Amino acid sequence: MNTERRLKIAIQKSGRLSESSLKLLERAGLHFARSKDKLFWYGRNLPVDLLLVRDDDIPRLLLEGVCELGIVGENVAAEKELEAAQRRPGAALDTLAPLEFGHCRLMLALPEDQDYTGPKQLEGRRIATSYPQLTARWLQENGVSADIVTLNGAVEIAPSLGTAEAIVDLVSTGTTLRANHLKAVATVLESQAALYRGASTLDNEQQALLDKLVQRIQGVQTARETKYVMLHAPRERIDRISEVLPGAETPTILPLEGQPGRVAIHALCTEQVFWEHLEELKQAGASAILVLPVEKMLA
Ligand code: PRT
Ligand code: ZN
Repeated sequence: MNTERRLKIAIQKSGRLSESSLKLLERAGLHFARSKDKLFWYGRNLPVDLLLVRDDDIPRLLLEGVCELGIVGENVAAEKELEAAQRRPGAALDTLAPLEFGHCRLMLALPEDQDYTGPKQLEGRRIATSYPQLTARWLQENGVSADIVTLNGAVEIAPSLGTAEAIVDLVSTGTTLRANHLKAVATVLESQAALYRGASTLDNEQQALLDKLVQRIQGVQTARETKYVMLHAPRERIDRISEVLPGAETPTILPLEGQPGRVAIHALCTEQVFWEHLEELKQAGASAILVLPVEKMLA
C-alpha cells in the first residue's frame, strides 16, 4: 500500500486565473494526469496533486489544511481571511510569493455625473459590493459609517437600479464601469494572483518537497524577468558597460581570438532589459548585442 502523504495545490477551475496558474505549475516541472471531471488531477512525476475549484473556496481549503498550497487573487484571499478571522481570531493565510498575473484593483466607483470629494461623502450612503469585509475595513480606516449591500454579482448595475449610491468592485480596464456610467474614484486594494501556504502540519519529507516546489515557482518568476545578454566591447569600456547592464552582478569577460583590444561580455540581467538599455550599451561601445530568454533558474 502506498502510505506516502501527497501534497495538494488548489487553483481556480475555470476563470481568469486558471490558465496562468496551470502554466506556472507546469513551468515549475509539475505534470498532471488531467481527468475529465476536472476536479482532481493526479501528479504524474511528483507526489503533488491539483485541486480545481472555485477561487472563492481556495482560502478556506488552505485555512482548513485541506491543501498545502494555493494560487488565488490577493483580493479573494484578503476578503476570506477577514471573514475567517471573525469566526476564528488570528486565522491568517501565509503569502509565499506574488505571481505577477491577475492584476486588478478593488475600487470605489460612483455614477459618472457625481463629483468625488473624499470618503466622508459616503457617510450614511449605501455601497454595493461582493467584498463586504474589505469595504468595511476601508470605510473604518477612513472613519466613515455607511451601509454595505452585499451582492454576489452584477454589482455595477446597483446604482442604476437604485439599490446603492456607490459600488466597490474589481476593475482592470475600466470598460465595465464606463458601460454602466460609473467612474472609479478611489482604490480600496491593489491585487494580483499570489501563492499561499495552507495551515496543515507537514512531516520533514513533505516540508522538503514543499520548499522545493516554492523554490521552483520562485525560480520561474525570476527567470521570466531575467535575460542572458551577450555582446562585444572594447576592453577599456568593460566598467561602463557593466554599469549599464540592468541587474547584472558579475559579468563574464571572455577574450576574443585575434582581437586583443576587444572582449565578449556575457551577463545574467535580473531586471527587465529594455530597448533603452541596448541603445545605451551601443553608445558605450558595445556591438553584436544579443538578448536571450532564460528558461529556468536555480539560485
Ligand atoms: O467561478 P469562480 O468563482 O472561480 O470565478 P470568478 O467569476 O469569481 O472569478 P474570475 O475568474 O472572474 O476572476 C478571478 C480573479 O481574477 C479575481 O478574483 C481577481 O483576482 C482577478 N481579476 C483580474 C479580475 C479582473 N482582473 C477583472 N477585471 N476579476 C474580475 N474582473 C471583472 C471586473 O470586476 C469587471 O466586472 O471583470 C470585469 C471586466 O473588468 P474591466 O475593468 O476590464 O471592464
Ligand atoms: Zn469567484
